[in-house]
Amino acid sequence: MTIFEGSFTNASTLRVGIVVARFNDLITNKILSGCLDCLKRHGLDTSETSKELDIVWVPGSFELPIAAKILLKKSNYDVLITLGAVIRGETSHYDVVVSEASKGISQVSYENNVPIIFGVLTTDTMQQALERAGIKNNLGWNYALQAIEMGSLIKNLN
Ligand code: INI
Repeated sequence: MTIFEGSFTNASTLRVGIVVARFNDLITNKILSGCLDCLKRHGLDTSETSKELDIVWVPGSFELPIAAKILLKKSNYDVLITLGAVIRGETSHYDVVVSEASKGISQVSYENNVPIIFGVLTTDTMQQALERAGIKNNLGWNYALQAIEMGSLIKNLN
């Protein structure tokens, strides 16, 4: 029997791409910081000259899938992380943005055989988003850990 598992300990051998939405950037900047902090503490070179990390900014969560798709055509990545914040109370087309972002991200992931972490915060209020972006907990950290696990797992399986 073989058991395949991802590693949580070492990100230094991974090539990581992050696509992040500017909409609600009060929130997305914070989850990006949490994400980078976690990747750095797990050994990934997150410096400006890093060859292991690329970051792409897009206008909103709706645009995350197309940028992820083009990024995967441009270069080889072990894992991508998509970051966004969609707040129901302030978005009449909340359902459209969330549904298109999630559908598009999973489609790009399946088509390219590359794991893509769905780091889009979907909350009812700005207060809830702030709590998940650092006031209580920074979910950017969790998204980075999930990326390290899935990136190393898929690398091993391949
Ligand atoms: N994009 C978000 O990431 N979060 C939101 O809450 C949001 N709201 O409120 O509308 C949002 N809209 C922009 C959308 O993602 C696209 O950028 C825009 O529709 C252009 O295609």
